[in-house]
Order: sequence, then structure tokens, then C-alpha cells
Amino acid sequence: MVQYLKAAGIGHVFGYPGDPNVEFMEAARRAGLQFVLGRREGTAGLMAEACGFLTGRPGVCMSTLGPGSSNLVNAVANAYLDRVPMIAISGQIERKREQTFTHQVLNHDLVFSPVSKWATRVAPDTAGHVMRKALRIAMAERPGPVHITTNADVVGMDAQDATIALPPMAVAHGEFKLYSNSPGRAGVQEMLKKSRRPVILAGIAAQRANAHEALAKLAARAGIPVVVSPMAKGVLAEDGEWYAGTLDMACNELMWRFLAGCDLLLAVGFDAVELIKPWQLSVPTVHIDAVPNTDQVYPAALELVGDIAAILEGITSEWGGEARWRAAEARAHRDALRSAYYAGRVAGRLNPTDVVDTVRAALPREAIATSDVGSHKLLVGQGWTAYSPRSVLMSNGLSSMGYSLPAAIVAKLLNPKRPVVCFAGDGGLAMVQGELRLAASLGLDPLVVVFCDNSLNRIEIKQSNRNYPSWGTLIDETDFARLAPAMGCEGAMVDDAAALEKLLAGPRPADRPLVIGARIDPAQYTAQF
Ligand SMILES: Cc1ncc(C[n+]2csc(CCOP(=O)(O)OP(=O)(O)O)c2C)c(N)n1
Ligand SMILES: [Mg+2]
Repeated sequence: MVQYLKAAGIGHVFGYPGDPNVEFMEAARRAGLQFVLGRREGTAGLMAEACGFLTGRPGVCMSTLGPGSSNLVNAVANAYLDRVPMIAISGQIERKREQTFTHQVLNHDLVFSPVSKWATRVAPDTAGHVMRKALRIAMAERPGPVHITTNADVVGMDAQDATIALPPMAVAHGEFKLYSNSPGRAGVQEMLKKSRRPVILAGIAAQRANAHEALAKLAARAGIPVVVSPMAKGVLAEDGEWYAGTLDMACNELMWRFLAGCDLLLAVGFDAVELIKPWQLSVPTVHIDAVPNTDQVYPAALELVGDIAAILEGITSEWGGEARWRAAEARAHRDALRSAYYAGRVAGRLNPTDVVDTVRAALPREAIATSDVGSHKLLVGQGWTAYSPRSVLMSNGLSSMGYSLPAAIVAKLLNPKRPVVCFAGDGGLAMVQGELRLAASLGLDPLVVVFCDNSLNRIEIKQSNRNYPSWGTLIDETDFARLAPAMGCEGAMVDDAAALEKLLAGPRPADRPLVIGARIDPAQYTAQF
């Protein structure tokens, strides 16, 4: 198993061990893999997910049997709905006791089947074949997790089918038709020519397909604004003239109105797993993706299925018409979006958008941002300007709280030279704050910015919208200025944008996180959501 992981270019195992993992870990150590000991399986698994997202190769996580495997479920489910390749490995009691013994024994196949593309097990005579298939399934569109059980009596044995025959590890490897053979090729040119206001909606599959350059070229050549899904942020530089906003974050009414005003939609790798409301459009739609339009969330007039970058390049090279939009029209939309994003600011208070803006201004273009789940995510998702592919990490399929800190740790681990900021709500950070100690132990220096509103705001707002009191949604403040040092980190609390700016401009150690608790006024959330 370890030989296959190595051959697949995998460098890290994120996990939390138990007795049945010891042989696997020793083999991984001898093979030169790095082991990252998350403080619980759930966060270790989210680290593996972030690793899979950033590298485009399966992230690997490991747990023991029973409580370890059940703790891992959330992370595997995350990779499943975020479409991230993952190999999750859990130990298990010996085979002869698995059927009858009860202490700590859960049926992994049943536990993981609903949240993975394949739940399986290895034996000495199947290890090679299982690993080959596991890697291929995890990587194949749409990618996702495979769970493998290693029984205690087999995990230390030598594989009998040990010859490594690595399956293709590139997302678009050879499984797609060439664009030149595509039956929709002429149709899409026709439709584009007839349209006056086409819009591109780019989603996570476009990001996975590394279609950023092809997308930018098509947008510029044919003059088409591009709306992105949250997990696709960065697939188009957001300071460019054709970027037209992020869907289903803050300002989503304005964004849907904009989409409703188009007369042709090019859905480019858009995955409905990111939709938060039913599809609202009834405009002619072209489905451009690595997989057919089996979701049928929108009926597509045309399907172009294959390597997304190649399809976009083909459309661009055959396009001989004029720009569909004028740059000034796209700019007017962007300006309207920007003012909607600032709606509800309260002068003299620390507004959530002040936090996003101040951090963005303090960090260079190449910074990587991770966001957690909650009201803050909606503003980060719309307000954070992304410039490069895979530079924004959020869980927007399963949308699990507690994602952004483990993701930031991995972003920093894999990109030591790039600044990394983790945005989190006070609720979400509390779920995973033990990992601050891990970040400090690894000598990593992500910036951790916590939106402190003493509330599970996203849910509290739903209560208040129904005139219910805040009940079960309030949390007391954590003093990060005191918590952080106890975890080997730097920490501070800030009450205004000037203090935040000053802190970000000042010197700080490069070997540990800086955790900033930003005491925000949630009035802007109330105004917008
Ligand atoms: C693991 C998990 N539990 C519950 C939820 C439901 N949920 C979505 S947002 C939210 C509130 C998050 O609070 P906080 O982290 O403080 O962020 P805020 O909304 O205050 O910005 C909750 C409970 C979730 N998405 N994930
Ligand atoms: Mg909160």
C-alpha cells in the first residue's frame, strides 16, 4: 500500500493512530512519507482533503478502528461532496474476530459506503490491485474518497501482488473525446453568435481541470463575463475585466439577477453540489464538463463533455465574432456588486467586510486564503479577491465547520513561502482549535483570523428572521491573546480596523501562527442575510 502511495507522488499521511495501524505507519516511515498527527481524526482527515485539493492527488488519512473510523467519517464525507480525491485508511480487528467480536468493532463497509466512492479492504493477495483501483477511482471524474480497511492480522504482511502498475494520475488522462470530434462543436458557435449577453458560470471541475488560462482567453476573446462558484475562486483572476462575481455567497440575489439577465449560459465545470437554492434560470444552457449532465439540475441544450480546458480552447480558436459584452457593462455590474457587498456597514464599528478588506490589503496577491462555514464565509467568499487557481480553500459541498484551520495548516505545509490566512468563525474555530498546537509544533505561521461575534451567527440569524430568541446559538468569548500563547502561538484581540492593520503590518515570528480574534459588529450580517 505504501509503495503505491509513494509511486503516486503522495508525500504525507494525516492521521491518528491506534494499535492496528502500527505496521502501516512503520512501513510509511521507512518509505520516507511524512506523518502529520492531527489532534483528532476529523481534522487530520480535513488536512488530507486540503492536501488533495491543493495537489490534485489523493490526500491520505488514517485512523484506527471503531472510534477512530467513526471520527473520520466527517472528513471522508467532506471529500465526497467537495469532490476531492482521497484515500482513507482505517485499521480493524483481525479478520477472524471481525464477524463476531463487538468491542470497538464497526462495519466499516457500511459506515463508509454512503460517503465514499468505494469502501473496501485489502488482503495480501489483493493489496496491489486494490490500491491501483483505489487510486484510479479516487482520481476519476468526479473525484472523491475511497476507504480501505486494513485488518490487524494482514496489515504487516507482505503483499503478494506487489508489482507497482500506477494508474493514470492526471484528471484528464485519455478518457475524453477530442474537441474536434465533438458533435456540439458547431452548435456552440451558433448559439454564441446568436447571443447578445452570454455569461460563463465556472465551477469546481474547471478548477480541477486547470482550465484557468483557457477560461481567461475565451472570456477575453468573446467578451463574456465569468461568474465563479465559491470553490472555483481563483480560476479567473478577480481583478480582471471579465470577472463578474462569486455565486451563492453574499449578494446572491444580485448575482442571480445578473445570471437571469443573460441569454446564454455556458456552465463550465459547474457542479450543483455548490448550489444552495433550487436552480432559478430558464436560459439556454451549454454544459461543458468532464462528466455528462447527469444531475439535470438545468436542462442543457448542448453537452460538450471532455477535457474542459481543451473544449474552451476549441471554442476560442473557432470564435470569429465580436465581443458579446462591452467591458464597461461588465464593470458596471462589478461596481454594483461591490456596493452590495458593503451594504449594512456601520460607521465607527469593526464590520466583517473591514476584516476581509484589511487582511486582503495586508497580504500579497499570492496569499492563500481558507474560509470556514458561517456568516463570515458569505462575505469572505464574495469579498476576498483571488488571483490564482487553488488559492482559496473552502468546504462548499458538505460545508463542514472546522475546515479552515486544518486546511490552512496544509496550505502552509505545502507552500512554505506563500502567506496563508485562515478565516474562521468563533464557533468553527472552537471545534478545531487544538490544531493550533500542531501548527506551532510544525513551525508553520498561518495567520488565523477569527470573526468573534459570540454567536453561531448563521443560525442565530435564522432564529431572529422567524422572531425566535437566540437559543442554543450563543457562545462566550475566548480570549485568543491568552489561548494562543498556551498553544505555542502568538495571539491578540482587536476591536477596530486600525488595530488589525497595525498588527498585520508589525513584525511577528515566522515559526508559529498569529491568532487574531476580531471582535466584529454582526450588524452587517443582519442587514445582508
Ligand atoms: C459541522 C457543522 N455543524 C453545524 C453546521 C451548521 N452551521 C452552519 S453555519 C453555523 C454557525 C457557525 O458559527 P461561527 O463559526 O461562529 O460562524 P458565524 O456564522 O458566526 O460567522 C452552523 C452551526 C455546519 N455547517 N457544520
Ligand atoms: Mg460566530
